[in-house]
Amino acid sequence: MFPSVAATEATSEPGRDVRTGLDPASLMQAVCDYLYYFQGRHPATASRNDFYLATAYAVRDRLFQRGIQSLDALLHRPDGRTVAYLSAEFLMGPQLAANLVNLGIHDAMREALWRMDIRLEDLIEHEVEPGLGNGGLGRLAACYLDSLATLEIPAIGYGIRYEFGIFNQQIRDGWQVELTDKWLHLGYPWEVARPERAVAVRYGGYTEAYTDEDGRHRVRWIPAEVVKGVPHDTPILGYRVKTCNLLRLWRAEAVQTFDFEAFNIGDYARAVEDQVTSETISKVLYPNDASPQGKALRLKQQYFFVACAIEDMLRAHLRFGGTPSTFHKRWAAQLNDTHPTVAVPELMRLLLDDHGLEWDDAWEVTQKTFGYTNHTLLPEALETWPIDLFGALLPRHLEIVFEINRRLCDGIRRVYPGDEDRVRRMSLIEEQGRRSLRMANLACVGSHAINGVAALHTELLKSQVLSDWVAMFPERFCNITNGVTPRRFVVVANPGQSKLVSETIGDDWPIHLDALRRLETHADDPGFRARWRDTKHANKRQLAAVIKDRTGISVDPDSLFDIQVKRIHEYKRQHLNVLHILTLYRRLKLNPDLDIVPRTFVFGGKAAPGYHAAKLIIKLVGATGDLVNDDPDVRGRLKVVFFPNFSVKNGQAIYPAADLSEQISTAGQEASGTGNMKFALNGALTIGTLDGANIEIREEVGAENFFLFGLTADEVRSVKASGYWPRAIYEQNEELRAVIDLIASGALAGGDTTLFRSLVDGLLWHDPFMVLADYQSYVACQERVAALWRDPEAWSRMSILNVARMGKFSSDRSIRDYCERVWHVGPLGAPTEGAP
Ligand code: B1N
Repeated sequence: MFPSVAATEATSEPGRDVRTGLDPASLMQAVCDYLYYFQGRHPATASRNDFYLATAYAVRDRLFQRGIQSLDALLHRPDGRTVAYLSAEFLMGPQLAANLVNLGIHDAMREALWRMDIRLEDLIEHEVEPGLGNGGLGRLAACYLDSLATLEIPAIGYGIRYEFGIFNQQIRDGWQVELTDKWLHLGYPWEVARPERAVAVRYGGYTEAYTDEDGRHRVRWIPAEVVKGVPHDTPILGYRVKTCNLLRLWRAEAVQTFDFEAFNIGDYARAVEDQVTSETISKVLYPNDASPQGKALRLKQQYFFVACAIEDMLRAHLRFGGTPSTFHKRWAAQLNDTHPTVAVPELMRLLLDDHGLEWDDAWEVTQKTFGYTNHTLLPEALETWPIDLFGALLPRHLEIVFEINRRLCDGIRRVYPGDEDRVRRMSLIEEQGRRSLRMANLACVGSHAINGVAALHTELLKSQVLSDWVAMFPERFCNITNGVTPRRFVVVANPGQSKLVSETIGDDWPIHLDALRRLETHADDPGFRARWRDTKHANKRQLAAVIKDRTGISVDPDSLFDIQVKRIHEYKRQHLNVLHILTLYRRLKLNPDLDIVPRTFVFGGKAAPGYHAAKLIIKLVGATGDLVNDDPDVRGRLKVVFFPNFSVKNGQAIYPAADLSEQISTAGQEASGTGNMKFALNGALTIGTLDGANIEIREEVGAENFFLFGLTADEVRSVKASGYWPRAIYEQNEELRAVIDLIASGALAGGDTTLFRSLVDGLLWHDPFMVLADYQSYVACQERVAALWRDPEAWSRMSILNVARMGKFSSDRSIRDYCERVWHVGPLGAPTEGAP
């Protein structure tokens, strides 16, 4: 029954509180109020979007209430430290269900909507997620915000409010097609714009020296262009706590909407053009994962959000009684990869030029403020900016960088006299070719702490990419293994498993993930195992329905769901997975009566639009499906699906339905991976290499509960060093040869032998990611997977043990590590040991 407008007048009824009440009656009243008085809608004509917006606003009230209380608590802690997480990407995912769960009102809201004949599930399904990130790096930032709030640590995420996030992916004729992402189209109810907190960001121009009234030599920057940054705030509530933090994303606007001078002289077009140019800065997310595009606009984006963030932090610091030289006592800022590293010279510039600090004092504040997280060893991902480009856009910053570099090089020469080669390697400036600024080196020199994102990654970072830095500043380095939030990726995504687990071991596991250990004893209980299987099967049926809807392909929920979802990249080796599928296919063609384990292979992930090899891999997956899915000899025992437009939302439907998680990158290439953790927490077993966090997952769950294959990172290195001949492997392995020949024959391309030629030739003659070297080991390992699958009791036991032992991979643990080793902050911002 839908309450009439007249009935909403009864809001003063005691016990019913439309702004903060958490009971169904209050929530229903709140949703109605928004519908009537904010959106002006009659329920008879209200659309699903109207109800979604009204519901979101009702939830947002309750977030803001907690946000204001959190700020109040902070203001009463004059010695507290706030974490600023600086990131070019935040991949937040849908907000409604996660906020309801964190507030603890999922059921109450369902009931409230039900009374109005609205299904909460329909509204959750309706939500469009803001895709303001590419993959793991952006999603990690979002998981960390969730954990910071849950651990009641005051924090702000600073980033860019891209108008267009990561593109929407469609598959047409097997090829990826990119469509612009319009996440703002129907309105985004979770954020509030704060135009009164806008910041001016400057670019270009020149600098000049002058003498101030005290006779000191100073520098000022005369910019050529000014752009306005307008903050948009999204509240970030922790799980079942009062703490509500902030994600503050900046949108670029023209300083004046119209340049009236130009307007008056009649140059209307130019005035509008300037506005368009300014707004371009926050227009679009660069869709490159792990390989930057050296575009001037990207540097403009980086400086844009960093300048806004630092100004915002400094303003707050000064407003609450701080002085410029105590900035680091109130703020701990984390550089999420090198993308925000221009923050180092920016803070220096503000302290030196605007606040008159001496160099040494400004440098101490800066270094104590920043920590740097490295996320990749891929050489092509290490950012550099041509000096001429950097200097044209940020002339004052370039001067400061040169001075930082002069002092750095002097320091190196003092410690290592005569070692000019070392100076050249550690210099902030690459002198070979086009002179350029090395952002990783700048991040290292400007930070008091430097970390990798998994144990192996940190070791490789220390022994290879940053070995000179370790030699000179060993105390700065530490490892902090990534984690994921169990709230979103288990409680929200997998209610079936969550319910079963809570009934079995209690319901504190979402905040004390180590408590999952209590499941271990139940792994030997056949009754529990049966319920575990039922839960997984229900999730698989749900995913099967979604797959049917999105792709038209029917898949069997009784088959083994073998899933690889992540960005498409050669180092992640989706094509190795395809070689295995084609191996099984060929065996069936040779012997249609062969007894094999029926499998459904699901792939998902986006390819960077300019990355041709990755796009060809998507085509190859589709072509494999076309070959295999309806072949009468296969008899439905193999199905291959490319799930289009992998996103956080789609991930939440996919992870809970997986039996097998594919984590098959070439050892030494994947810094950490976080999808591996999401799968394992949802009861999938992992087939993987000794790469990234796989190593630690295997350590935790036990080697006997993990399907390991492939060369180690050391072996990869030595094989490469001694000369790697993929062609020889092809010639020696008959089954591999047949599969490669099948691809080369055109059988997957309607007879066209050219379509996959680059892929085949790449494997045969170069194979930089050692696909052929690991093929045999992978196929053999998949046979062990199949053997275990035939024993459902053993499989279930292993699945339960995997979940039971995954506690380490909560992002709460990662955040505690950052607090202890990098930020030196405790709950409510209290300084901890080592605080500056
Ligand atoms: O960061 C994730 C890791 O789990 C992954 O292993 C790693 O590949 C990923 C430039 C990146 N590294 N580098 C990027 C993203 C966008 C861009 O423009 C680089 N992403 C990763 C979280 O630690």
